[in-house]
Amino acid sequence: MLVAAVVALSPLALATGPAHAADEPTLTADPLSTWQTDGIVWTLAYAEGVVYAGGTFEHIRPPGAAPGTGELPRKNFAAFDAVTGEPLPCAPAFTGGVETVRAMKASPDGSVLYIGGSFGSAGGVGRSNTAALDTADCTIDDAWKPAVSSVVRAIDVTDTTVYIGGQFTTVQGETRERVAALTRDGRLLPFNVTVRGSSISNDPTPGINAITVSPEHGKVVIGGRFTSINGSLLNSVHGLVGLDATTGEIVNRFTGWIPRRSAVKSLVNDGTNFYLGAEGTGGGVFDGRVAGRLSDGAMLWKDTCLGATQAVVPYRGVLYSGSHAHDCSQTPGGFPEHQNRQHLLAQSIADETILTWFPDTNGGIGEKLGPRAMVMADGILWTGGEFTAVNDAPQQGLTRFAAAPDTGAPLVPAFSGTSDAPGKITLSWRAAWDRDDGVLTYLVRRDGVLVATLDRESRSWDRPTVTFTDTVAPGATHRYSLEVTDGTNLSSRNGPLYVTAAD
Ligand SMILES: [Ca+2]
Repeated sequence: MLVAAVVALSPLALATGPAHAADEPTLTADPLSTWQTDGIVWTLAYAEGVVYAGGTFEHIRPPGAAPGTGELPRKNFAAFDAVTGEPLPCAPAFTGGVETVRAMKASPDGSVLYIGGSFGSAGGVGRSNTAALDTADCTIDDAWKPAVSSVVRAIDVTDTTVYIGGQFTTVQGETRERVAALTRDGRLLPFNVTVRGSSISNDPTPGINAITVSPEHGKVVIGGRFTSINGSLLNSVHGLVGLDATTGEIVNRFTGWIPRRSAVKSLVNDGTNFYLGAEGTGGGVFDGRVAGRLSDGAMLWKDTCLGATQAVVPYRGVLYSGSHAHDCSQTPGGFPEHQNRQHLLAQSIADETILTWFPDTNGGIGEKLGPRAMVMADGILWTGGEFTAVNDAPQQGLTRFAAAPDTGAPLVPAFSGTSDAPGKITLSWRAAWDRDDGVLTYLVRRDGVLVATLDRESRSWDRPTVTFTDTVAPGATHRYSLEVTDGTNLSSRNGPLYVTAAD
C-alpha cells in the first residue's frame, strides 16, 4: 500500500485561526429535554434539588409540545426537579400589580426561597412585591411580609440577612431608596443606602438590577443604573458599588468600570470573585462581563463583547453567560462582528478566553434578547428567558445543559478532488464546525480503506480549507469518501468521489 501524505495546516492559517482555549472543560452544547413556558422566564433559583422559575407566564408545557398543548397552569412561578426536569406540584400563583416575578434567591441552607417582583398576592396570600416560600412544604412563609413600595428586581440572602433591590422608595413605610436589608423574618435593618441618578440618559429612573453579598468579606455589591449613593453626586459611583454589608458605607467605588449609557444587569459571586454582566444603550457602551476580586475590589478582567449580557453563572473555572453577543473581536477566542447573534457563551475565569461552547437560542418574544436568567443546579445549567428556539429547534422559555451527553454530530462538508502531478491526488474541503468541540477529526477513505486522519481546529466563523494529498499510481482512478467526528459523534459519510491521477 502506498503511504498517505498529510499536508500540514499552513502557518498563516494557524496564526489567524481561533485562539486556543485555556482548556477548562465546558458543559456540552446539546440541551437536555426540558419543560417550556408560554411566556418570559426572568429569574431562576435552586434549592434542595428543585429549580424554581419565575417570570411572566400562564402555563408550562412538556418538552417538544407545541404552544397551547399539554399545558399545566403556572401563574408566573413554576418548580421542577433539577435533574429530571419534571414539573413539581409546588405552584403558588403570583398575581396583582404588574403580575411578574423578577428575582429569586434561596437561603444558604435551602429552607426558604425569597421572591421579588411586582405582585400583590402570593399563593392567595396578600404580599407587597416580595414573598418567601418555605421549600420543605411549598407554603408561603408567614414571617416574611415586608411592604415594599414598588418592584423588587434583585435579591441575595445570607444566613441572617436578606438584601433586596429594585425601584422602591419605601420598605415597611420607612424610606429605603432602591435597596434595603431585612432580617430573615422580615424586620427592617438600619442598613440605609440612598441610590439616585441614572446612568441611562433615556431612562432617568434610578434602579437596582442585581445584588451579590459575601458574608465572609462583609460586603454587598449592588448594580444597576445609578450615579449617586447616599446623596452626593461627587462620590464617583456609576452603576456599580461595593458597600459595607452592615452599615451601607461605600467600600469599593469601581471607578471607570461602567461607562455612560450602561447598566449592570447581573451579579454573582463564588466566595472569592464576583462577576457581572452589563447592558448598554447606544454607541460606546459596555455590554460585556467583568470579573472582580471580592477582597479588595480589584478588576481581574473585562471583556468588551457587544450584545448586552443579562445573566452570568460561574462553574468550575468557567463563566457562563446569556447575552446577544454579535462582536467579540477584542476578546481572546472571540468572533468578529456578524449578523447572527450568539446568545450563550462560556469563557475562562482565569483569562476571559471564549471557550468552545456555542449552544444558541433565538431572540424570541418581548425585547427579543433571548436568555434572561441562569442557575447552576446539581451540575446542570438551567437557562430561562424570552427565547422560543434552542439550537434551531422549537423550545420556549427554558432549556438545560449538562456535562454529558454530547449528541451533536458535525455536518460532513462537501469535498472535491484534483490531480496536478503524476500520481498525486489532492482532496480539499471547507472545515466543518461543532457547537462544543474546537478540534474535529476528518477521516479520508480510498476505495473503502482509511488513508488519512486529520485533526483541524475550526469555529462557525472560522472554517479554514483543509487539504489532503494522496500518492497513487499515475493514471489510476480511485474512489474517496470523507467523514468528520468530534471524538464522540460521527457524521454521515460524503462520497463516493471518483478522482483520476495524472500520468
Ligand atoms: Ca460535540
